[in-house]
Amino acid sequence: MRVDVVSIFGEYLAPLSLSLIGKARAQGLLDVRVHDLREHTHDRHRTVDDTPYGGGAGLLMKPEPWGEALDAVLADPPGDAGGDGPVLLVPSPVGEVFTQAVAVELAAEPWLVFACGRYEGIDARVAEHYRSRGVRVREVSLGDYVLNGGEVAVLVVVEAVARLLPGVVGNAASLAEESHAAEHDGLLEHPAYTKPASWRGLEVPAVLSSGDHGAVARWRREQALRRTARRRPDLLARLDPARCSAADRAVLAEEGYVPDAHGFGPAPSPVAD
Ligand code: JET
Repeated sequence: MRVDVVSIFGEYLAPLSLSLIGKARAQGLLDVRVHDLREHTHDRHRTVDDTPYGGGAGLLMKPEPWGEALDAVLADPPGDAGGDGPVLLVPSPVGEVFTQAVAVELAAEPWLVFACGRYEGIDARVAEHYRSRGVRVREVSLGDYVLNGGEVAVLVVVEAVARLLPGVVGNAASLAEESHAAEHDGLLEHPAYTKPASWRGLEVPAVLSSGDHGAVARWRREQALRRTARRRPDLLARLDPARCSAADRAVLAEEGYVPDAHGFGPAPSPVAD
């Protein structure tokens, strides 16, 4: 997979040389190229920002350096780009939420281009222009908070995507088994324990040493359901009641959730108010 990143702070992308991502690059599974937006300015101050039309606080990124920088990146496709060209990803607080499902989609692409905004963001015509040229532009948000720029979001997206590429993570089973995989019904993963059996007065739950694989599976499912109900009730709304056993329903009822039109929602209050 080829990844191009355009940024005014390329040093921020240095972690892409470390750990599994760095190894994937060294093995030729991932080709990451970082480009300096300021190389595409032409004034003595290498200006990339300007004041917003309509007023307001802060500065925006000017469209011209972005147009030049992205044109230069697009003019140098990887050999295996296919016919569709890259996906242009723009980290943004107003983007679609970046989820594991998005990571899976992106992992199937041969070429990703990232545009890192700074200040109050990039002139909106940049995304509009590349869309009108047929580029698949996706503004992506990591969540409901604001970063100083897109660079840290690029680190997150590249890590989430690259670890799905064949050969990057050793054990394919460990990929399929983790939280948010479809195999887990969209539930959070159960808690996990390793040796020693007793640590600082805390014991590993006895069922995990029982050798009863059915009991272990039931305990893990119950823990996953309780944890999801307490921490991420929004995920329960997407749980298919048809895939829930009577035992599952009993656990969720204890946590205050009952089947509704979509998945599971809060049990109706017993008292009308
Ligand atoms: C972010 C990502 O803050 C986030 O992304 C970086 C950022 C900061 C400020 C402006 C900005 O503009 C992007 C843009 O897109 C067209 O203009 C991007 C928060 N959650 N996920």
